[in-house]
Amino acid sequence: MSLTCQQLLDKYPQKWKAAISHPFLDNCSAGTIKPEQFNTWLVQDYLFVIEFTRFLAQGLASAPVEHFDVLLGGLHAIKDELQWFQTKAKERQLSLDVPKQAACQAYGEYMAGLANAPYPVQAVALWAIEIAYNQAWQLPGKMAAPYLEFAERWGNSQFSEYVQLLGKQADAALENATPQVQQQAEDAFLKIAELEKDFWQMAYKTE
Ligand code: MP5
Repeated sequence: MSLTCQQLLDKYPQKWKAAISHPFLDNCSAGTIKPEQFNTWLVQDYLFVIEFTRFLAQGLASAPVEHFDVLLGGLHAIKDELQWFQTKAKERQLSLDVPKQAACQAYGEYMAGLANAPYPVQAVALWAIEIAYNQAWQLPGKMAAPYLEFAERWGNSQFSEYVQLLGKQADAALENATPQVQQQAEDAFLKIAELEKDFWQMAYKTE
């Protein structure tokens, strides 16, 4: 039997928990996050999403045609998301023209490197990146304003359905994958768990 996305979540509960739970999210939920911490995350996540857009486009280029519909839906949504980040930054008078912090840089480089990976690895990585935010923003429970809007962006039911479809596509891709490629997909999942954990922590450091 081939590897599935659900098996990855079940096999590494601790590592996954560290990817999707962090004081940053709890402090947003309690309304006690420091504005500079939240703003650091916001600006760096915008820079992340730029690199993620490229990653998604590369994934589309590697995907079988029956996966296009879901991936094109994702690319369409990214257009709105990039504009939304720009609006949020403007509201908070934040410059988006800043250097990437180390955790953001590392994440971007990792995604760029996946362009050369077999499609099943890219499909699992895409699912892992999206389910990480889908779960992370829902876990602390209902968030206080102004963070509610952020929690709803990644926690809403439409986004959850998109994540489920990505999981199905990744599972389908894994079905035809060699054991070596399945191992690469598992490694990508673990690497993304690590990169997500570091990304939350980044908000607490000033570089
Ligand atoms: C996502 C994100 C979700 N925005 N930032 C990180 C660090 N991980 C995952 O991606 P998207 O494109 O916002 O749905």
